[in-house]
Amino acid sequence: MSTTEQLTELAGSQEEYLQIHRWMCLSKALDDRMHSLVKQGRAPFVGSARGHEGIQVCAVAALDRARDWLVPHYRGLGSAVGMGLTSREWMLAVFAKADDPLTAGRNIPGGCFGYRARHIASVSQVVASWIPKAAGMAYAAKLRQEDAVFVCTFGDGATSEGDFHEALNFAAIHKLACVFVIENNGYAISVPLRLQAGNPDLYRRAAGYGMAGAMVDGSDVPAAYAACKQAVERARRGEGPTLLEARIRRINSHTSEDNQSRYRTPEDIQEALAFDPIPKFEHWLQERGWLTTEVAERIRAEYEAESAEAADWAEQQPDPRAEDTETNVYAG
Ligand SMILES: Cc1ncc(C[n+]2csc(CCOP(=O)(O)OP(=O)(O)O)c2C)c(N)n1
Repeated sequence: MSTTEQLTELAGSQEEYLQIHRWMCLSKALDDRMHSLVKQGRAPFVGSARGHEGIQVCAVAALDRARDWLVPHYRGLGSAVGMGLTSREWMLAVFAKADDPLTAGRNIPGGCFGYRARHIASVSQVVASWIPKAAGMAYAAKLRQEDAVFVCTFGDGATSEGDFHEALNFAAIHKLACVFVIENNGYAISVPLRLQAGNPDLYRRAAGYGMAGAMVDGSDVPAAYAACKQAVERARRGEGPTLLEARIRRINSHTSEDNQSRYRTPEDIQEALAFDPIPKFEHWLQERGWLTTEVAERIRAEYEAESAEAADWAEQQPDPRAEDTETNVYAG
């Protein structure tokens, strides 16, 4: 496993790390606001990305947003923010408003979304079904001789699906410009990894497909960024796909409909907090003199206010019209 200590050379500049930090903080602020909205009965649902922010942001920070694409899983708020999604755009989706750019008000928040303008391809709620789509998009780009890279993110549970196998095999055969990122939080809802995989080193499956494989501590942002950059550069050079396993911890329940205390021990839940990538990364930035406690606090407050404002604003926007119910759902 790569760790910050083993990094002899940093993968990015001070500016890049500070941008990554900002995106992580914005993702957390939106996530926290959604939990409040659900408790207040104003929003229906949240599938939290808490604990995932480091790897999610790093995976897309390594991209060129003008030509590359993200094919994320439903828990991909941090990745979407890194692709340029704004607080107001996200909240339009949370409240399923007419102008929601992600689903036009047609899906649960974060459940299933796409946003062509931000190069985010349509996610599906059907676990792993978006992985072959990423391979298909990369194949199309190859045929068109475009040099776009496609980052596809998914959970450990998704690796048990046939779609995972078919997509990786196809991507390896055609040396596609894909980076497959497993956000391994150790659970598929309540099913722990030991009941999901005979070999817990999921990245080792890469060898079976004939592609590069790597594992990284996803709570270690500098290590995660280095691993993501390496994989993106490999894909850009035409050297084929990478399977990157990021070991992380899920801080919250699977969704707001779930209660993780029914199947996780208090120690396990408590321990997950020690792997929260945000304080860990802030400590690293502070050690380098790139961030102070005051500035970190100011960024937190700024994004808390922005998320609250975006929610209040979005709630007031028009609902979709009943007569538009079938628009973009059925062919005319
Ligand atoms: C094909 C399919 N089977 C089952 C489900 C129900 N389901 C939704 S999320 C989920 C867990 C997926 O876990 P994982 O891939 O590890 O991602 P995580 O939610 O932990 O990020 C399951 C089983 C589904 N949506 N699709």
